[in-house]
Amino acid sequence: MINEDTICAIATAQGGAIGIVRVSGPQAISITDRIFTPAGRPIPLVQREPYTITFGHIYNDAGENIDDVLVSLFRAPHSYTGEDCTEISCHGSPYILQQVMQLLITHGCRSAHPGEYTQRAFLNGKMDLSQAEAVADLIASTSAASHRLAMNQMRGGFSHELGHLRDQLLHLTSLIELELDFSDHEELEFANRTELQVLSAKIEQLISHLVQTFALGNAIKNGIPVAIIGETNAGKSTLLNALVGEERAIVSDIHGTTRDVIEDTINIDGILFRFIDTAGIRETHDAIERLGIERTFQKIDQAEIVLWLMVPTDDSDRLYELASSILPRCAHKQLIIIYNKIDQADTCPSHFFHPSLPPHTLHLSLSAKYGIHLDELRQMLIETSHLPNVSSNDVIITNVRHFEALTNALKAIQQVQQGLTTGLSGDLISQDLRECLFYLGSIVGEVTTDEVLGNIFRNFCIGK
Ligand SMILES: Nc1nc2c(ncn2[C@@H]2O[C@H](COP(=O)(O)OP(=O)(O)OP(=O)(O)O)[C@@H](O)[C@H]2O)c(=O)[nH]1
Ligand SMILES: [Mg+2]
Repeated sequence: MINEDTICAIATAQGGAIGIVRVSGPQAISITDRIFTPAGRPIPLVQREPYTITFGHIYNDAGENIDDVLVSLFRAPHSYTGEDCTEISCHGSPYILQQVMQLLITHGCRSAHPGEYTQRAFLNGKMDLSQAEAVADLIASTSAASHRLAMNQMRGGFSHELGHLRDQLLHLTSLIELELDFSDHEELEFANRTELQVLSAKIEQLISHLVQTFALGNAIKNGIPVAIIGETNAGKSTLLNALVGEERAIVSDIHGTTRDVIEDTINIDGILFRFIDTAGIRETHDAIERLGIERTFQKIDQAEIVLWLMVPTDDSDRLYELASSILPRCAHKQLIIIYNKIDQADTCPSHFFHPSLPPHTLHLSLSAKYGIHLDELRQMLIETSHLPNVSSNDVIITNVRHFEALTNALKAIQQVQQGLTTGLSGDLISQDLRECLFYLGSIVGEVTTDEVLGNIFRNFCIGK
């Protein structure tokens, strides 16, 4: 893949002491030469050794010195993108960086699209698609676990696992297709069906295991979803704000203040939690509030931990009734019942009881507003989050695109298994196998479309 364009972008965030402008493409070095004058011997960059750093000055077209900079030099194919590249380290002033960008563009560069460097690295075969995606995850990682997963994926751990799967699938396909090629020779038997069944069951197990890791991967990458629910005015938004340490949600003593879902993530002791403040549940004729309450129930379904807030003024009959719609949804979740506003309670509230309470339900009294017993809540969250320690060798799916592809691959291999059991003809089984291979191939980018690539790289930052 040859890119005609030479691209440039500011690769660093605003506000730092140093700012880096990245240039990549066939003319990266010669265009940099046009705006850069080395401080020492007047040897242009094109004649210099790659993988060196040269100190010098950037002059604008009027001969004015814009900055004193360091230029790092990389030559194709041994660079991040696989193309000729330079990186100009300037002082971090937004003015300087813009001037350098402007000069590069005047001299023939084009401003890079988000993720275009990594996209070029993929198109030039420096990494496969799942590794390219891991680059974005690595930049966005907010905890030790998400960092470890992204690092492993970027280094090819997942690609290796997929390659292994693919080899087994190809083996199975070849056994079945060989049989097809020689189907006129009835006396020949290539592989008995039981053998094929064992092989496909093994593949199904591997894919199914990968699919199952997604719940964990998602929790690590996006935070363990914790829904904060309860009646209106229970103090749900106050609790969200207290946990995340800022005024994320509006708090007021008007019932029905929160109408939509408000989410924020926070790292507690190395574990990422995604707190979801929801609309308070009550009977209402307000159509919008009702939609909000519907969402509350959806969020309970999506959560792993549910914090149900109750306050001393709650009507116990109503709570009991509410429990019959909430508890069936919490059967496989960690439910923590929180008795809020203990600063207003004369006595310690007695534990709420209902026959359908999940057996591991926890209870805690606190005050969200005055920060009483919040540390106990944090401790409870950490203890109930049950995140296994992930090591850097674990292959865990964190990406929705991969999850979808693997789910489709799983369906295809299950069709294969069914076909083998019911004695379906070889050519139909082989079609399902090809489909399974297609989905696995789509993860690493063996088969891909511009649309898919566009969707992936659009979410990258500029300069990566
Ligand atoms: N005394 C006391 N008041 C509290 C406490 N927590 C919240 N409040 C008050 O209770 C009122 C309602 O708080 P919110 O956080 O808006 O309640 P909510 O559950 O989000 O309410 P909706 O969004 O309407 O469902 C506000 O006036 C808060 O200041 C607490 O621990 N003690
Ligand atoms: Mg609220």
